[in-house]
Amino acid sequence: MADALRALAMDAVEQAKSGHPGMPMGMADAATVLFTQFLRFDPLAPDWPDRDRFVLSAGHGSMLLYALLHLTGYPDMTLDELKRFRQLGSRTAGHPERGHASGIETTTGPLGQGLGNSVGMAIAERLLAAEFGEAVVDHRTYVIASDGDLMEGISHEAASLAGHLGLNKLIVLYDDNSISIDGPTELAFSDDRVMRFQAYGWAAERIDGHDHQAVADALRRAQQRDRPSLIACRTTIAFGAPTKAGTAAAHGAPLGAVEIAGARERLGWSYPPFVIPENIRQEWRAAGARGEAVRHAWEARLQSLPADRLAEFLRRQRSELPSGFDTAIARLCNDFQQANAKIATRQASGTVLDTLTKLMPELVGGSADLTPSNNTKARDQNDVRRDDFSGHYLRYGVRELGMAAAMNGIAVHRGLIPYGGTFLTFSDYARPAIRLSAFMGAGVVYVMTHDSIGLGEDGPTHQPVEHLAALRAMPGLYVYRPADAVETAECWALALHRRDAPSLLALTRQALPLLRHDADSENRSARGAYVLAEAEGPRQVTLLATGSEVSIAMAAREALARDKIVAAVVSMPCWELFEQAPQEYRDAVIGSAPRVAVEAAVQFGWERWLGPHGAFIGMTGFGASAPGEALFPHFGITPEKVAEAARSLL
Ligand SMILES: Cc1ncc(C[n+]2csc(CCOP(=O)(O)OP(=O)(O)O)c2C)c(N)n1
Repeated sequence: MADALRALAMDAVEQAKSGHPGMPMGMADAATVLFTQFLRFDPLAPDWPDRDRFVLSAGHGSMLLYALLHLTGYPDMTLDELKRFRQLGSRTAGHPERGHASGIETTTGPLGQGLGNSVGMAIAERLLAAEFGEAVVDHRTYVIASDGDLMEGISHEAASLAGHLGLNKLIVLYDDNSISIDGPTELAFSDDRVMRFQAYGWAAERIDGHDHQAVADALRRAQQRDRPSLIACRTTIAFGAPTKAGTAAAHGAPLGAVEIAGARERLGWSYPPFVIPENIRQEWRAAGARGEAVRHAWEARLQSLPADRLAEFLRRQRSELPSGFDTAIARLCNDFQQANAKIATRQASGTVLDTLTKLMPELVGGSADLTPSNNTKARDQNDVRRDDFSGHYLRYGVRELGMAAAMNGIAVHRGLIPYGGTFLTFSDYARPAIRLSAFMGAGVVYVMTHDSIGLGEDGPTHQPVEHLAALRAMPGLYVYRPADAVETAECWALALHRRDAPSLLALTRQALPLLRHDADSENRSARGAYVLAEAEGPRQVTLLATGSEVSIAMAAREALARDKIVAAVVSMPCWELFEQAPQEYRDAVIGSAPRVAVEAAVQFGWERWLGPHGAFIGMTGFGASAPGEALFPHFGITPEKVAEAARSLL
């Protein structure tokens, strides 16, 4: 059965003239044991909520996953798809892409990310088990990871967090083949991986990854433990290939016809390319069919939940917000208006969370050790602890990337909505995982506070200037920069409604005036940008701004009015939504008068809204260490400068 995986991997890579045959051939034995004896899944119900999760963190070995899905009987992973490995429009992309085929739990390829996701999946399992009971939530998360996964920094963050939380249902099969692209791993990698994971609080052991009995015994031991497990499987890359086995040559290139013929002979595999003998196919199908009865038994248990618990479980699986959500947001906006809330948007965000977490038990908050700064912990949220997963607040520690990758895992697991905070400037530390949120369409909410020089004294290392531009450049990510407490509530509502893409809220440290006094409860942020203050008369200039600079634009508008210059102010909390708005709406908002934009960040990207003749007031380099109120004038981001720029355009 393992040789069937090897043959399919060799043949598909050969046919595509591209791909990675070595890892699938090396890990075929361990994967066979996992999928035929341990992994609980049902190819006919790939989204069964209580299935075990399998993550191929070493995504370059994608053919291993595709071959497994094909042989175990996932209907959409046909032999034809394997033959079209890496071709345009196939399900069998170079690296596994969630959504391309059922059974692909998460997108992998950037090494280490899958491992990071798996920690989130294992956290989600524990949280949901604590909430709904182990009769309906009781599954494991299995991972195949490679040397590259364990070399990456993210593996330290992820494994450290998993060990700390004692995620005993997380089991990693580590492909300990001592080979990477440059050659033997000893060129660059000499830490003791087993000792390393033991030091994180994992159980870790070494076995022969080609010995099926040894793999099965190790998996059985791992299932019994009170902590996560790493099983270092000593394997030979491209096992079976006559001259390339055990060498870097087998990592990422087709083996070639001669080598493949030699491998077929060594393995005793006498069938033509892509042909699987019926008896072996039957055995694989039987392995795939193991889960059906288990799933039916689970469905019966689910149905025996009390009606309200069952409805809640199903609502969460459908990613549906609770009834009353929009009313709660409207009430929050109204409360902010009544109180004339002159507060930082991070504080407004905290208030929003105090309300929403009561209504939405699916919200799982956290911060990378900046909880008091990010205002991410709602009043009624309790910490998640190793021995108690009834809380819904994660202390991610100073692990921005680990946090973001775990949140991706929580999001794709389903049943929970993760949000997590850090300073906006450290979005860079999380960026590789934010990119995967965007790529996969994972509905994670990033709460990134201290969003400009306005943060003040911590200085330029902490003051983001290029981050908004960099984040807006990322396809599929919605970047929100609310201007006051009302917009903050609106942006939270938009972020939570959007369950198929990530959102990032850029929030201030400093207090801002309330700008939105409109009486109706329309979510004006929903179209991305809107006229906050219309010109009193034909527009002579349009002032565009986001976040904390919207109030600067409003003051500039008043200064211009004193000179009889008629200006409108447009608040642009979300460029991505504005881009999606109808052309007529955008034209009406932006207008045809000259434009001045103000944002305490670099100009990069603003050209598209400014047109060729617009002016920009913002940052041109890094910030400085001083109180925030001193920095805005120091860098010329003031109502006077905005008004001056407007006058110069007329
Ligand atoms: C973040 C990241 N950096 C680099 C790569 C390119 N890359 C793909 S596999 C690999 C290392 C291969 O070594 P290993 O993980 O041991 O896999 P094996 O050779 O055993 O298949 C590298 C550097 C990547 N996929 N992701």
